[in-house]
Amino acid sequence: MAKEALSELDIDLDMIEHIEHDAGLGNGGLGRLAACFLESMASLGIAGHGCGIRYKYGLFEQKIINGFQVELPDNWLKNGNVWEIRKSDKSVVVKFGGNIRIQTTNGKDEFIHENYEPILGVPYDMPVIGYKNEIVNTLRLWSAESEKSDFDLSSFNKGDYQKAVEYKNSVEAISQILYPDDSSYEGKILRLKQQYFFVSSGLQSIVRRYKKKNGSLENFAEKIAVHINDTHPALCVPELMRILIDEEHFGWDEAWDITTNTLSYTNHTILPEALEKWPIDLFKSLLPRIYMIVEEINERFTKSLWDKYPGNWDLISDLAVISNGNIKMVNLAIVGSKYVNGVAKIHTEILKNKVMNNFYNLYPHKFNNKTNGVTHRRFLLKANPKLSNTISDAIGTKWIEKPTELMKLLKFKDDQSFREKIAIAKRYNKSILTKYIKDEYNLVIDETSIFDVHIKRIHAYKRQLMNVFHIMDLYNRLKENPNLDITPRTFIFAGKAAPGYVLAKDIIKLINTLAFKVNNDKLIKDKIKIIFIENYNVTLAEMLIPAADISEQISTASKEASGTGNMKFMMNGALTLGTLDGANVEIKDEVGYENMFIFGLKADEVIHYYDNGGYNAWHVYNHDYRIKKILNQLVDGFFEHEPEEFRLIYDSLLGHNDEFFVLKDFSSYVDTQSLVDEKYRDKQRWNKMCINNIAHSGIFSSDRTISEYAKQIWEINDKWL
Ligand code: 8GP
Repeated sequence: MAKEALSELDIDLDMIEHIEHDAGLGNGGLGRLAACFLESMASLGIAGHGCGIRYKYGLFEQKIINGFQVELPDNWLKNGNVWEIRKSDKSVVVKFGGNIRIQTTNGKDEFIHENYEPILGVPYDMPVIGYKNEIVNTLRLWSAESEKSDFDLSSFNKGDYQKAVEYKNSVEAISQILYPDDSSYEGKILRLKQQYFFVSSGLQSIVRRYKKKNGSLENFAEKIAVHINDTHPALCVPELMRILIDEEHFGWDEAWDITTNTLSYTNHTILPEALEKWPIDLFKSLLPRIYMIVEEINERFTKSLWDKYPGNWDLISDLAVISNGNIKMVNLAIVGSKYVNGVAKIHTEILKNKVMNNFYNLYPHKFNNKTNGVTHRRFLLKANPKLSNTISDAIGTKWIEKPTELMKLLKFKDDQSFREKIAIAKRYNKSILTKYIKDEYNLVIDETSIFDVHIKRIHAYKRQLMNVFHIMDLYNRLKENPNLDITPRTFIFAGKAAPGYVLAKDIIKLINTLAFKVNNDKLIKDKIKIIFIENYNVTLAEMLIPAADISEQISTASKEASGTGNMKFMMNGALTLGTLDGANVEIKDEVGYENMFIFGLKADEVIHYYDNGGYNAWHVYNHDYRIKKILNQLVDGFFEHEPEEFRLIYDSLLGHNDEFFVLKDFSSYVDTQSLVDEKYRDKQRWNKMCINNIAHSGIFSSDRTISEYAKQIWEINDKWL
């Protein structure tokens, strides 16, 4: 309808869509998962709302200049945001700093927060629209503002004008910028301020609305579920306690009962460098009342541990919320939550049996798994209209609301004409990408080649390096024998590196340097091409994923909690080339080994090496001539200029014993890549594999994930129905 109305005005809706900026309010999988969850909640008719920060600058824009990543600010609000509504009347005050005065009246302690710095949290609401069901939920993003208006600032004391402006800037800094690292902990005070700011704003608004609707907080925990999405909002635990005790005058036990029946926590990574902890001194001076509550939680908790495990100091200190001068946010989240979950089967098992084993022994009933999912309505229906129409022509449109209906496609897996239609859709999507690459990068790629796609954040554990080494090996072989019979391939990379992550930035530079060399080498007869597409974001993903033949999911087993790109590719008929890590395991359970390409060390083998040693990267270097050649090429002037440019990469593998087993898995990766090459030659069989993948992808819709959260964690049946 909108399309028709606009066309009468000579306006093309698609063009408007292209002008609109992505809201880059997250770093990678964790943030995108939340967006998929919001879409599914609205489409399933669940009253679920998102809460976050309205960053003025989202994730940086990436430019590639001379092969290097350069970061530019993402000023996404520059031309306004038509989807948001500012709700100043719903603002809240968040208190930082100051001191707590305890006043005892009638034997009851009251905690008075004095001399604090008040920050105004102003909500901006964005609609989250369900699919054809007339349901609109809300994503509420909080913006930090000074309590004083611009007018007050400039007039209350002329002499202090500059100070006043500085003050205003320091307040607004809270919602100024998204920290751009997706996998390590940022110990900056501004980050803690951001966390408390949005947690406090969100909870205050939830409690206020509940009271307005119900008159009191009666049945709060039965009607409300608050989800702690990774540890960043773990302050929900003490903040809800603060609101209940200080503002609503509940006693500790009652408040604790409500809190621990309202909150649940999802863990999204086992990388130790991502587990947040805050030094007591810093925490205490920024959040004095919250610190008192955390201390009390810790005291009560460790006392109960002492009763259970008398004398076991190591265990108690591991489980304690506060130890060695730090507040451990994971521990706080687990202690204060009703349920704790991981995001794929293998990840949850690792949490239970290793990372959180002591907590699992203490609270086995809290732990459960919720395998991630993605919204098929964005990543299939919208992103890939050609394939969606082919699917709907075959099985009708029910799959849009009930994605497991995609199974009906299995009926057609041996149907020649359907296989051809699937192949036509893929070719069409590949031609769109081919044109984009020609237009944007002036690179001609072979539309009929295998599109081998590796797109995600750049990180050592995701092993973009292993992909690069395979290409280098292929190139070395082609140089030796230009007539080598290989299926032409286009290697496509995209992804951002955290600005401070030097190794990841070097990997980007290596990809681009290799691309320049290979793409311009006439001798290899255009059999391989490499392209790094800059500024990976959701809009680009929507073009790249439908065009992929191979989905690279090659993380070191045990490290990728789930992955969600793997699911998006599968839905679009790309075949997974991956390790048995994260949700790849469940993809394998769905489609079987015969419909994907699995290789490499298993998670238990990796963990065994970490625990017991026994891996020696030099050994691989000395025994695999391909590896020796590739690694030497990194530092011997093979890339002509700057022979030392890739020394850090070389050292990470040989000097630091290859933490992510790139060299160890290389050989099995190369063998599996050869298998891909061979299998692609039999188009009929390949298309059948694609159909198998699409048909089995329904279970990876976030509709399934959200239904599980709703029933088993938020207990929505009891609460809402
Ligand atoms: C990511 C995981 O790395 C990814 O495997 C998973 O699919 C995704 O979350 C959604 O569950 N985790 C993070 O991005 C993450 O944990 N980030 C915080 C450490 C900052």
